This record gives sequence, C-alpha cells and structure tokens, in this order.
Amino acid sequence: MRTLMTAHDLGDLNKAVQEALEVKKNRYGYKHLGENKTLLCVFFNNSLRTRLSTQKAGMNLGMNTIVLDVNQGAWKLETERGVIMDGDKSEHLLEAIPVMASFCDIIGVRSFARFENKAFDYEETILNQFIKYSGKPVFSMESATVHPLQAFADLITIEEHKKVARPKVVLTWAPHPRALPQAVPNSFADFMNEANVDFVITHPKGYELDEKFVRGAKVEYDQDKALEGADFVYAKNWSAYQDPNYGQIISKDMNWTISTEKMALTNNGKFMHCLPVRRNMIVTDDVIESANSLVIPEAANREISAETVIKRLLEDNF
Ligand code: AN0
Ligand code: CP
Repeated sequence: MRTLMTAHDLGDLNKAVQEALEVKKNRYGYKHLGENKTLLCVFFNNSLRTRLSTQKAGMNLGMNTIVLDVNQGAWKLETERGVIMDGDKSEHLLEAIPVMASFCDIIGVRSFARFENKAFDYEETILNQFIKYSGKPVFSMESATVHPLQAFADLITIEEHKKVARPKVVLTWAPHPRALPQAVPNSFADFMNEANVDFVITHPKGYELDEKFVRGAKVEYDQDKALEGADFVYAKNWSAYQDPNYGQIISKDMNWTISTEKMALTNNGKFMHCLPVRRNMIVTDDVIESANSLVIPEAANREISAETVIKRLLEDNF
C-alpha cells in the first residue's frame, strides 16, 4: 500500500479488519517499524479525533510525529496553479509540499471539500497534489470526498459489536445547521459495500450520493422503513451532492433526527456517529447517552484504524 483513499486500497477488507484486531491487542508491538521515521500530519481544517488518534498511532509505531496546522502559523497557501499571487497568500502549495516532504517519511492530509467547484473537490485535487509532489506515501485524514480512517474504524467497531454474521447496517441522513461534506457517508458506503453486511441508505430526496461510492446499494427514502430491524444505525448529515445543489442544504427536516422512537423501530440497534455531533439535531440526548450508543468506542478505534494503515505504509514502503 502506498496511498489510502478507498476501501480498495486496503485489499481484502476482512483481512484488514482481522489485522486491526491484532493491532488492538498488541498496539505497542510494532515499535521497531517506525524507528527514525517521521510522520507528518497536515491539517487544513479543524480536528479533535483525527489529530489525536493519528498522532497516537504514529507514536505507538515508534515514529516521530509532527502535526502542522497550515492555517495557524504557516504561510497562507495558494492551491491553484497559474494564479498571480498578489493577494493574501504568501506561498504556493507546489513549493510547500516538497518542502514538507523533506522533513518526513509519511504524510497524512486533512483537506475538506470547499464546495466552490465540484470537479476540484471530486478529483481530490489537493490530496493528489500531495501524492504527486511529495514522493511519499500519503493517506487521507478526511479529504474532499473520502474519510477512510473513519470508515475503517466504523467497520472494526461493527465487527466487534455485531451479534449476527451479516448485520443490517443503515446509513441515515440527519439534519444539521451547516453544510457538511459528503466524505464520511461516501467512505462509509464504500466500506459497507465491501463488507459482509446488509446495507441500506436512507435520506430525503435530493441527497443522493455519488454512485461511485453507492454502487447500487439499496436506497430507501422512508427513514422509518429503512430503520426496521436495523442492527446498526449510522447517522450523519451531508450536503447535497447532485447538481445544481452541490454543497447546499436542501432540508433541515427535524423528523429525521434519531430519537428513542426511531431507535424503537430497530432490532435493539446500536447507534453510531463519527463525531463531532450536534445533539438534538442529529441525535437526541437520550439515544447518544443510551447503553446502545457506540460513539465513544467508535472514536477510540480511530487509533487502531490509523495504526493499522500506517503500519502497512511502513511495511510496504521502507
Ligand atoms: C466534518 C464532516 O462532516 O465532514 C468532519 C467529520 C469527521 N464535520 C464537521 O465539519 C462538523
Ligand atoms: N471523526 C473525526 O474525524 O473527527 P475529527 O474531525 O475531530 O477529527
């Protein structure tokens, strides 16, 4: 493995999950792999979980880990080629990337969708520039269209908590006051489509995701119907993907909030969310605080998904 963007990059997903469960049992057992290697985590956007879990994963593997918040202390970066740089941006990404790469061996990048240009976002322009101009193994820490470390942690969590061989997993849209990327639901669908689960997506009309990730998965527009018999309910807000509403909020329908009544439709289902979550928009206090809420162990598994991925990058490239 050289880069991580999709489930495909992990190869056999079942093997990857088994490897992750081994890593979880012995998370300090691979320290020799990272000796004298440096992990650079570059953040263009905010983060709590990804920042802490990826840094921790690097340290578990014996790496030196540097975290750079590009917007706090570094020069403001231009990302478009050909621009006359007479504005507020002092440096171009095309110089910044090779400079950053001079000081590290592996690079993680967080760079959200900007919603200014759908093609710029969906071509993963920023992440691909890191891949092309750094010459280093690069992984997404949520880039414009994907969040594979999250989806991998979600899959590990489902594996740990499932009670039947092939659980029913429902990805449901829920309301939110601000326009959010499609990266988390895209990657969740990408991973669930490759996993041994009965996968259903539910959202209001107009919130259809990119078919590249949905790949023919069942879409049920009636949320109550979708939730019937669910073993796992994975809530997430996202903004519209389809034109002409790309990046826009087209519904704030509070009937989609995951409540105790909604969870009563499920098969004593577990509640999941990647966090950060807005309580009483996405999910009620009662549900997120219930015994069936997995949000904390799910977040804790981010250390494990990151460690498994960085371990493979170390094994395969050095
Ligand atoms: C981001 C998103 O929805 O993509 C990060 C989630 C991991 N969420 C927010 O910006 C609130
Ligand atoms: N779930 C997740 O990626 O959280 P952060 O945005 O806090 O890193």
